[in-house]
Amino acid sequence: MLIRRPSGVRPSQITSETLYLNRRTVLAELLAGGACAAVRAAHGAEQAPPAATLQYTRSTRYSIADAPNTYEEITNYNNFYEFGTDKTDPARHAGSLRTRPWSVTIGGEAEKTGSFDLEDILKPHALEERIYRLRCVEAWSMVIPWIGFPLGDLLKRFNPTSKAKFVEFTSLADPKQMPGLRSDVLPWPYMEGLRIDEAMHPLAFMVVGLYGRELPNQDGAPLRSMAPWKYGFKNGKSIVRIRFTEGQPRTSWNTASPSEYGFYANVNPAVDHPRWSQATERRLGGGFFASRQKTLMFNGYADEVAGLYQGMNLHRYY
Ligand SMILES: Nc1nc2c(c(=O)[nH]1)N[C@H]1C(S)=C(S)[C@@H](COP(=O)(O)O)O[C@H]1N2
Ligand SMILES: [Mo]
Repeated sequence: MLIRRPSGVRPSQITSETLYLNRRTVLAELLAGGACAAVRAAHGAEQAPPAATLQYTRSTRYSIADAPNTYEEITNYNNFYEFGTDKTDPARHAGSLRTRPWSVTIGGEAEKTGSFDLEDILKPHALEERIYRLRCVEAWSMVIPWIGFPLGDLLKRFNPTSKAKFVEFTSLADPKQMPGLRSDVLPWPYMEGLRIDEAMHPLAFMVVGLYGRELPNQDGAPLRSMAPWKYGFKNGKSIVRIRFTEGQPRTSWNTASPSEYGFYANVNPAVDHPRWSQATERRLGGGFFASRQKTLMFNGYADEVAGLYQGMNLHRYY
């Protein structure tokens, strides 16, 4: 059951009955001494619609300790402009997306290229759960229990050549399934890109699920990337093409507004977006858990990823 929110209203201002009731239960269990993250995770999973469940192991090594947002929060406050620009549009309109059959085209500077069925893309990969913070450049954040596998493990299977310096990701752009394509708010298809060493970093994740089940359409089914030290927009949803390139790929946000959305887009509290301070963020999920907190350099992953940017001026390469 999806919760519809009037546009312009923040989730923190909503007292939806189910959220409220669930929070009361969570609070009761917390007071009874339950482990915060585990209790909330269990509750989010209970709210999930009957999407296929996935087999996976939990990764503590790559998970943060913050309490995850609820399933309802994660699936009703989305940026997926192919389905509209309101945060609730994807939940309302992404039902029309057909995620099977699905294929992904691999191209560019690699030995193995071509079109691959999703099943063949996924088959060799054991799934794990990683709790990552998603930090949007709009200064909100969520904590999400993603299910997926290391992006680098997938990319290596195609034997990228020594010319492969970047990886470009293209999202589906089908006007029959995606009403948002009628607007020219972004250049379509939605494109993103990473430098090859970023894409190969063990934290870079290919996501296929959420809360133990297949990814809901509004979160980028059937396949979306997740580099958690970067702003949310660096992570393309519903990916249909991956290309290894020698030059830096064009990306939709950078093309639409280069002064606002850099190619690198590393979470950086010291470099403000022209419209939003990046120093703090509002954790979505109102009531008891609501808080504004300091944004961490590289979204908290500085120990792991700072080395990728040694010698780079992060004000210039924002
Ligand atoms: N194809 C596509 N991918 C996209 C977007 C989009 O509009 N289209 N929005 C980006 C932005 S701005 C954010 S913050 C995240 C949001 O992911 P979520 O809805 O799963 O939280 O998706 C990113 N990936
Ligand atoms: Mo975003």
